[in-house]
Amino acid sequence: MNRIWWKEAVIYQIYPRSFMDSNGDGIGDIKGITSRLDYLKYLGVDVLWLSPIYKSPNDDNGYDISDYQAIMDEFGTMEDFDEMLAEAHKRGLRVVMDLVVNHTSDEHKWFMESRKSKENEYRDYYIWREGKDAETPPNNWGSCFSGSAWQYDEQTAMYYLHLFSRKQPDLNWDNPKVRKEVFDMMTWWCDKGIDGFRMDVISMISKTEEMPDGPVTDFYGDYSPYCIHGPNVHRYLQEMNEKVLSKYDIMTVGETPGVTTEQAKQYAGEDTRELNMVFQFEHVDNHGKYGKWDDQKWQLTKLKNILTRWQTELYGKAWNSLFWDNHDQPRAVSRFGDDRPMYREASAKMLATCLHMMQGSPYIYQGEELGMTNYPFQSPDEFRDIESVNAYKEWCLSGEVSHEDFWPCIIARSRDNARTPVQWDDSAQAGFTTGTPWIAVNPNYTEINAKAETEDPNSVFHYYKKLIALRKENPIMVYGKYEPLMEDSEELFVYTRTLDEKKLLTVCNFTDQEIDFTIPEEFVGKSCLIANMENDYSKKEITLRPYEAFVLI
Ligand code: TEU
Ligand code: CA
Repeated sequence: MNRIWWKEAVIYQIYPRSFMDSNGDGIGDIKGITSRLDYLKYLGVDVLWLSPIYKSPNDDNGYDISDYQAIMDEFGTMEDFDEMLAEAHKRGLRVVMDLVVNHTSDEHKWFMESRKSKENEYRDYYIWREGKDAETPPNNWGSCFSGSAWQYDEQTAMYYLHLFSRKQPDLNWDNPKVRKEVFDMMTWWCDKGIDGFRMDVISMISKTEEMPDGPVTDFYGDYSPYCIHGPNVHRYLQEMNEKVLSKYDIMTVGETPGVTTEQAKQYAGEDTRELNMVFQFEHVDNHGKYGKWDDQKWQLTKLKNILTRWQTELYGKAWNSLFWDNHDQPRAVSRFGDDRPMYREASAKMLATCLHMMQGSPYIYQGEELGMTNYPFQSPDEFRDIESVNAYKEWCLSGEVSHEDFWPCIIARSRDNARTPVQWDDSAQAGFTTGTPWIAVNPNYTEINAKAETEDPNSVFHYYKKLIALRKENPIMVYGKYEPLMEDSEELFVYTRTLDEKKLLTVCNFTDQEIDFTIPEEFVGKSCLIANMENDYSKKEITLRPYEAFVLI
């Protein structure tokens, strides 16, 4: 067992815009983060991952960067950042930056130059093509945020590629100058003392040269066969590793939409010299008739099947990252648990148990440790996210589907669910700001907030705190081998972990029903490591209450 810090770490994701506002302008900022470091230290996490804080016109809340070496005006200054980094380090907290280099903002100086003329020295920093004819883009690929993935640019009468918004032109990674710029910029941040990178859509940086039409899935062609895990992606990551990553003691996690376990073994293999781990999305991609917009829950056997496959196939070969939600996903408790008041706390704790006992580095998305829920959207005017705003237009305002049919689906999956402000206390605006927040606070903040939960030893917060502490004392949680039990059960998620002579059993009831359970022989009489309810686990036959979860060792 080769101990590695980022395998043992618990990572906490901060979405700065919604974390804590220090100056009353309604927008979270870096000083706000600094002011809450003690809270994060108290929770016990090891690493903070910050969603982008760089200069940006905020078409996609900072995922459209106009200067990689400057801080977004609304978030503060580089001095504020340096102070935050120093304060975090003082507390033993590491800081991981979001690295968004599949694309830049169209307001980045490289792109402003690039679009000027075909001869410009930055022209090949981006992906320019002639249209099929005057009105038709080079191919049928659709942008992730609706519409074509190509934008016509009058100045040179050519199209540029943008897999996301038209204000996020894709960089041309085949150009060695682009790679050098990116690697130099990464080195600059590493030299500043940051502790790692979360790499945005890093599986999409390499595109096939020919750029053929893609399969038509809904309104537009799908680019994924030609842009995901493209021909040179591993070569570029190995180059990045050699030139930058290998020189520092940092952690890296690749956001890799469309990744399979086979590919993950290459991206995050123990000896492939690319990344430490990847985010896979299979367990959050239960798409329905309107693509990602869907309000159905997973069938438990399917969910287990996916997670078990990742657990077993990566074992000893590559490292997993574990998450139920992030800034692009609905709230975990609303999606995988049960956010009705009588079940919210129990199901939030159950989900935490299920995730933190698996193998991999667990990620906690801000507010998840409080059991924050989805937002009760009443009208499309409440959306702030470009993806939800555009999707509502594309699907509903176009007349393709009725509001009635589409509404439950979009509010179940809107990224804005995760982006409402962190609920700090029960004062106005949940203590997030003294001004008007950029996005509405969830009205349930009077009950669900950090102040109430830190004071209540039985809260979701204290349960997370306990899970995080247990990880420090039980290497089996990090290094133990996973084995599923009761794979056909539609009610219970049950698995064991084994390390040397030690063995641990995790049992999670994913339903709002009472379920009878027989403790496997080898665990009868073992002690309870953690449980979200009181029960007599020394008995062989027990009845689990709704969303009950426990771990025996
Ligand atoms: O997300 C990329 C991604 O593949 C998706 O999860 C996507 O955002 C979306 O949810 C599609 O339905 C990353 C960032 O996490 C996201 O916030 C950015 O908007 C996107 O890249 C572009 O930078
Ligand atoms: Ca602010």
